[in-house]
Amino acid sequence: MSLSLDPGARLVAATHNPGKARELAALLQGRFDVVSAAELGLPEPEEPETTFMGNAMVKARAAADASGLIALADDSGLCVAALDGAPGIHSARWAGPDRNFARAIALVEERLADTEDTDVSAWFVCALAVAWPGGPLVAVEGRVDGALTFPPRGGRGFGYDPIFIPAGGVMTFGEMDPEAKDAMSHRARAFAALEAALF
Ligand code: ITT
Repeated sequence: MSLSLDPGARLVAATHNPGKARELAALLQGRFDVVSAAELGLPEPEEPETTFMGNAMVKARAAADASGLIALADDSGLCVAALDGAPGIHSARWAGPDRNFARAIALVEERLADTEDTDVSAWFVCALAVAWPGGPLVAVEGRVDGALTFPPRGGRGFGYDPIFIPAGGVMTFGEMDPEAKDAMSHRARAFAALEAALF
């Protein structure tokens, strides 16, 4: 089984998160014929693993085998140093079933206050996995370091973007142009690693 991923190939973006789907589409830059898991009506798989990479592999495998298409999955999250890496792989879960990120952000602020630690270092991780139907799988990871800021700033991006300032910057991911975030994000770095692994 070859790992070929020819330009123009039909690819399923194995995510039900519209923010991620938008960023993945921008990174793929029209090089593939991308269809989303939601468009195909694929179910959202459980995420039983304890690592970003493990969960990305589970999602890619499930989508490829259910659709018969090459699948690209993303498992990502925000890790806070003073919280021992939480919310981490549970980043989506902290927002509750209604995906309320104002609440998830408030929870991060509250938990940080409880620690009485002044360290606001944090990092985003993105694991990307590509799976071929019934075949092989490639997985990589990217990370961007930075610091948290409260109150949240900016209405762009998604999830925890309004409280994250990448190292060396002044704006939060929520305030930056999408192109600027895409040039340095954990997702962009994982994407570069994927390109290096595949092409
Ligand atoms: P899928 O599993 O369907 O892809 P999900 O949102 O459940 O969607 P994850 O389990 O990987 O995906 O959760 C990742 C969460 O981490 C996501 O919901 C965001 O809140 C957060 N996150 C990941 N990347 C982010 C980014 O670039 N900016 C802000 N928040 C991000």
